[in-house]
Amino acid sequence: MKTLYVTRTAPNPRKALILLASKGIDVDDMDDITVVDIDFASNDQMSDAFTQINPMQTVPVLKLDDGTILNDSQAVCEYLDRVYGERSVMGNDVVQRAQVCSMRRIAEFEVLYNLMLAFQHSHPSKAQLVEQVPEFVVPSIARATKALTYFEKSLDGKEYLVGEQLSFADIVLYLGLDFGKILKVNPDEQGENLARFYNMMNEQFSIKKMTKA
Ligand SMILES: N[C@@H](CCC(=O)N[C@@H](CS)C(=O)NCC(=O)O)C(=O)O
Repeated sequence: MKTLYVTRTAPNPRKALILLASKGIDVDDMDDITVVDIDFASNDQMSDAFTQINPMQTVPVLKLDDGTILNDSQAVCEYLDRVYGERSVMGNDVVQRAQVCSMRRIAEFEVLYNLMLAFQHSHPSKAQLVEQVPEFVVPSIARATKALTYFEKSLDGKEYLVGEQLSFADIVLYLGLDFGKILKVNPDEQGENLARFYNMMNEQFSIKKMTKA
């Protein structure tokens, strides 16, 4: 049995949950994966037991049957993409895979990462995690919103960032837009293509939609 450690409200573990959902797979209904919920409110990620599994104290983590630990969202998602479902969300051919990779990295490092930094430097719950520098918050948000103008143009006349189907780049961009709401970056106000894209993704993959009944 494999074990997937997640926090269902946090962007990096949500990548894995949405990737599976986009392939029609309910993570709570898999024969060979047990899900363990890590509760940030109780600081489960800092417990001795979890630190033994992932010394980085972050989620997601996938523990394979032979004990191999994958402790990064990209690694977990690459694994899940290859092992489960019919169609890869990493791209259908060599060129598409490269395009998904570049879009995904821009969404990750320019949008999601900057917003996560802004959150970590401003939210009281993260004071233990980082030495908070409040001056960091506004420029980080500005950097993220500047990158969103690139995605607004990229989505002109298109439903998805790469090709005709949902890819991992879309998942990461959606998570960046969704996370931005915590920092008062309204996904409906970053351009009409992004608003349409966000609402289409949110309809399927919002935290509420994916919460167990
Ligand atoms: N590089 C890692 C980063 C993972 C990460 O930062 N996860 C956040 C949740 S989105 C986390 O676990 N944070 C722990 C904390 O805030 O204490 C990955 O992509 O898996």
